Amino acid sequence: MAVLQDTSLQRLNALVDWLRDRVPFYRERLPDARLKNLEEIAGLPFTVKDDFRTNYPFGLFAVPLGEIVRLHMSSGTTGKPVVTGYTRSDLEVWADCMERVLLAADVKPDDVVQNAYGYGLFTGGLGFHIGAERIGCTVVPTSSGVTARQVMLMQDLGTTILACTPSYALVLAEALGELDVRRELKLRAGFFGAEPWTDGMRGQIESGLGLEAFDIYGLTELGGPGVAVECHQHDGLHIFEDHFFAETVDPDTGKPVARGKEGELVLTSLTRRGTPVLRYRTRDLTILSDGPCKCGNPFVRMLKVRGRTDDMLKVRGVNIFPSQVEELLLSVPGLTGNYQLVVDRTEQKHDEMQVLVEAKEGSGHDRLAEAARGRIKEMVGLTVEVTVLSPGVLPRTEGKARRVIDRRELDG
Ligand code: DLL
Repeated sequence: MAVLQDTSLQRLNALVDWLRDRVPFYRERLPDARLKNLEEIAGLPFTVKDDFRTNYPFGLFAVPLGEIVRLHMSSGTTGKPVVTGYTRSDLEVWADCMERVLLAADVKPDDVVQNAYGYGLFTGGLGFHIGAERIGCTVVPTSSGVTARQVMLMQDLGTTILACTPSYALVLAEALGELDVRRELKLRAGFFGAEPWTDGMRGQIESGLGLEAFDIYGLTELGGPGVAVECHQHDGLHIFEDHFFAETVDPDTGKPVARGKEGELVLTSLTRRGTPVLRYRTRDLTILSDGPCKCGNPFVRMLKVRGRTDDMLKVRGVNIFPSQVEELLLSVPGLTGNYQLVVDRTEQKHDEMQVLVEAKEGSGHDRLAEAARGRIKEMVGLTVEVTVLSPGVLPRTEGKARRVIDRRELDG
């Protein structure tokens, strides 16, 4: 849209000025000249996760701490956390974006929103909270975990909207199944994100919980959830382009990738003040699609994230993402979305992948294992060992699931 392009360009130039004036890290890197068109952004430097770590905790902040009213962080498995700061106006913008997220499912003030994202340093809990409060919903801040209580509250309070990670949604679905209470519930929509999940998983969540599932995307570096959300078409997530400028680049070369082709998502925050970020390399692989969406929303769509560049497994020369395996497992009737991939190296330096997956109650394990092994061999070209387990054997998660155990890393 031409109007949006003008706004984006204006906002981008204002952001570059803001960063050059206020953040020494950017001052050293940014040119003085203004961008004449949006394509010229490709000439500006990237920001990467390590830049947050090197400048920990406040080096990337663009305002004095006196103007920061909230901090959030992502834990990260190694090193220092990523810290992001919000001014009062940043919180307003975040609330606007999260309101928009919920409006994708026509959420109204009389909805009861059970928020099972973790509250605290993680952005999920408080992000959904401010959006739902902005609409005027009845917010139930359960935070993650304590599954039996979650189910009880869904029943007693008449929860209509659920927010949690997709892997925790499966845990809740399982609990509803065991108690046989799904039909008593009023759930109608749910927002699931913070980790990749496939359309196969969508089927399991929707039937298990009895709701319409929306994918929501965001990351701490860009302020948390509220960067993009699906509409009722469920054919990609609309990026809030008035607040975020999106590009895709080749993960190896950093060169721009054409719309419609898969690349690493690169995001620039256009309206944040506390910790704005320029050309952030998300490491998330997706396709940007600017074809018209049936819903009429002109914002560009990012297709479901396939995985992170650093989640890609290389097994005997074959590149494979956990989400690919997930899709194949869920195409075998009788298998569930509870799975784990264990990669190991034999003494002969031979890589092996074992797929552990749970079956639904009463399914023939040998037949399912054979079917899954065949699908993976056929579609990915990799011979793997598939072990089908009874329901409830694999660890359950309240937040982001750990899908891969790579023992080769442990061996060094
Ligand atoms: O996960 C923010 C969030 C909270 C998003 C609640 C959605 C809902 P981080 O902990 O910083 O922030 O992790 C960000 O999670 O770079 C992706 O790799 C992954 N991720 C987030 N949303 C999705 C999604 C939050 N919908 C990282 N699909 C991102 C796939 C996602 N991956």
